[in-house]
Amino acid sequence: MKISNAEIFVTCPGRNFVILKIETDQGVVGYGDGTLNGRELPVASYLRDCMVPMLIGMDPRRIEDIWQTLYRGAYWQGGPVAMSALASVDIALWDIKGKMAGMPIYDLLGGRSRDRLMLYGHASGADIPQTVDAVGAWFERGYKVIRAQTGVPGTKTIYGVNPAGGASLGFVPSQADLPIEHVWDSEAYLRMVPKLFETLSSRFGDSVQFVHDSHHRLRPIEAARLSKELEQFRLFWLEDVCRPERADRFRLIRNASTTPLALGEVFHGIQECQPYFEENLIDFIRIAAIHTGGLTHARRIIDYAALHDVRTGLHGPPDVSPIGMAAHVHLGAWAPNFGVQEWATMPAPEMNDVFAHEHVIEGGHVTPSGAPGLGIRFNEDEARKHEFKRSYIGLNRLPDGTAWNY
Ligand code: EZ4
Ligand code: CO
Repeated sequence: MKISNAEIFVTCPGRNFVILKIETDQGVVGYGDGTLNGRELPVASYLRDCMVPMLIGMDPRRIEDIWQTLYRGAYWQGGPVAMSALASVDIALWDIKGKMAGMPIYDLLGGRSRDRLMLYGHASGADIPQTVDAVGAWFERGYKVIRAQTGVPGTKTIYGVNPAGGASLGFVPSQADLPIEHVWDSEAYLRMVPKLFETLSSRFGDSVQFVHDSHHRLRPIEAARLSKELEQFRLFWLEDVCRPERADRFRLIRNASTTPLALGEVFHGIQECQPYFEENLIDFIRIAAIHTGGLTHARRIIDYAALHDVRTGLHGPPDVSPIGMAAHVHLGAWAPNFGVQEWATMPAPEMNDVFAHEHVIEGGHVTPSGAPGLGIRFNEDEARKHEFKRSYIGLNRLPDGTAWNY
């Protein structure tokens, strides 16, 4: 059996996605997702110029060998662009294997550990009352974990909150054809967030738990203060308090409180997880299979996490396509150390023309489909109708104009 062709789709049904199709000489095809938000074309070029020429003629059944060959064979191992490209190849190969076996991927991984996966949704508002409304709407739908982000007085726009104001049930990406600049003021933010969770706790009591994302903006001492002040509200997790390059900085935060910490959405490999697992610095691992070399490597990270009592909280923002989300559904169905699955798929109507999900989302859970492979259908003709649009993630500046982490 041989790989006979591979085709790269860069499609924009509401936002950009990089989808790889792998064809075989036996007619079975598979799809993978390698979307790297704001850096989609470099992934497409990496696939086209470096990986696809090597893939043609390879035996698609040998997923592990193909993975190692593309990873080690680059000499320049790793990096977000290459690991996203590799992810799209790997996910497509698992899709093919599942279709050949007539089994859903979770069965190939070892079978389901649960019937359905708990999800969390995104709530935000320009101020606390609006955020309370948005949280209430998820609560009514049966969600037990809800992400809450709120506007900060004196800061016009902020990550995770609709710049147009008002309550938002969905994630509001800060994207444009040139980067949008925001002002980041740690002190104003640190004064606001405990007030938000004080209000939410008194309103929703013990019936839900909250997630909050600081998006890598705090300094370690600030992060320690925030995690300490939020401890009483028993968050499900506090996410990305600092940039992850220096794990030792997390000891300070860890020692300050028992607020569970989540990290890893910008990781692309197991080595970055290592210090966090070995020193028990985090509670939830936020990797996306589409940025960490696909199912093959994500499974390795999840097993390693389990050794350290770290649960999964795989990344599910709008920039993970339904193909990537399907990979997460299979990992989550199997993983003994599953925690929760974020679900913030792009709400654009064109999405449903391009991707058809066979997984059922209802009442704050997703029930995996038993369809062979990923359980997703990709409409190539519809995808071709939606051309790539240049799009950047936002930029942050401190109040004095200094460039800061977004
Ligand atoms: O900003 O996926 O938890 N979710 C996040 C995301 C990230 C985007 C970046 O591509 O932090 O919204
Ligand atoms: Co995040």
